[in-house]
Amino acid sequence: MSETDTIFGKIIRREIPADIVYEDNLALAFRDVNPQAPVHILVIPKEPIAKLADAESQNHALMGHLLLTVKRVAEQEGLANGYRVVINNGEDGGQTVPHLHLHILGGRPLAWPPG
Ligand code: D5M
Repeated sequence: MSETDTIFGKIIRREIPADIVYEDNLALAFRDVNPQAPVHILVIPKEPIAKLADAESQNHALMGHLLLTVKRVAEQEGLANGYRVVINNGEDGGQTVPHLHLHILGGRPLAWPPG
């Protein structure tokens, strides 16, 4: 499977539906289909970087943009009481979709540490 053939690539290209909450020229944010909290949103780059470990120095600005997109979407969702940002990287990190994504989890108190 090429990176652009992931389910997230299909969402970017509007080939499958998603509940999109934010979009700009570099990033897309949509609700997770299997929410683990009242608010569970994924922020992804439109560029198909497979995982955080594959990001290069040339992606410096994009990586900052993704974090600021998280902040923007969290504000949009009214998560003033706090939220968690998670990046699962690779097999041991629990990553299941090989297209970099930042989870925003909020709307309830979250336990620590994760499993
Ligand atoms: O997280 C991958 C996440 O992607 C997982 O929480 C489910 C979510 N997912 C999978 N398919 C879809 C679609 N089609 N729409 C929305 N959300 C989706 P990971 O960090 O790789 O374990």
